[in-house]
Amino acid sequence: MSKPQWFAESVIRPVRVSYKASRVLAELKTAYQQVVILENETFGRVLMLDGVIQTTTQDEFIYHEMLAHVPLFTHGSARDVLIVGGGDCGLAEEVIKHRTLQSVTQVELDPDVVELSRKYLSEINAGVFSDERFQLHYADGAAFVRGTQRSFDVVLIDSTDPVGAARALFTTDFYLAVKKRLRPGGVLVCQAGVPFVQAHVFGSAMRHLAHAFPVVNSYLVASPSYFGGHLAFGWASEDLKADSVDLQTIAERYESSGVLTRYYTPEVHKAAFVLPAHVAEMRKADATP
Ligand code: AG3
Repeated sequence: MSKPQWFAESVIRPVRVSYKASRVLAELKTAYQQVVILENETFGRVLMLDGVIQTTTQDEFIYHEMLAHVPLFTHGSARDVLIVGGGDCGLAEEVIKHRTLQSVTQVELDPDVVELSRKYLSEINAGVFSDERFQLHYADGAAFVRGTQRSFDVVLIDSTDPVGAARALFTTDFYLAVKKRLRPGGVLVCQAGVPFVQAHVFGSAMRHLAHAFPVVNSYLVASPSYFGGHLAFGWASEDLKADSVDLQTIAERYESSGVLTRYYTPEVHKAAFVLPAHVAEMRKADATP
């Protein structure tokens, strides 16, 4: 028997977490990054970009459901959604569950990530490629947002952490560009790092959002393959407050949508905005200009 291969993830320099690969499905240096897709007994198929786990077939539902359904059920009548990033297409798969949407547009930088994910992660994305509402563009997300004349009700930023190309997606300038493309009542949600281990990512994302939008909030998910505790999402809007819709209305929207979920419930939706004191403290510290 050959020796098992271990792949180390390093989100922060002082820590590495290793995953045993029972199979390595893909290992490729693309024009933009190093892609690895491996199989692990606990997490299923694991997608790593530049040594950081982006998604796993076993726990992707947690992150993707909460990134899709929290803004969509709060909005209540979204027609057009833009996804920035999201190359594994697991987020798009959640978004298209909303039958009332007319279009789901995704702009992803790296075609190889989509192709490999289509091939090896079909368990989490098979539905999107045959959905005629789904349109995929290969482009730089920030450039696309600046160049388009289209408007959206919900913009979801499903990016890697702010390293390399994704850095541009964590700036006031980019958020201002998104704001111009949002319809009234529209909302932007972005991944904002794991506050405990990435205080700076979380803090600066929230600060830049607050520079661009009057309404800013954040909510948390517990996703085992994102090392270090809760992962945060940033919420930003011109006029849609995260708590403006009560639990009963959210529950009615959820029931009538027919959307099936395994992490998301209307109660979890509401509870996710309750921040532990230390996370709330980080936001307060950051609110000072
Ligand atoms: N993008 C968010 C990955 C976060 C990784 N960072 C971390 N572990 N601190 C995921 C893309 C899924 N479609």
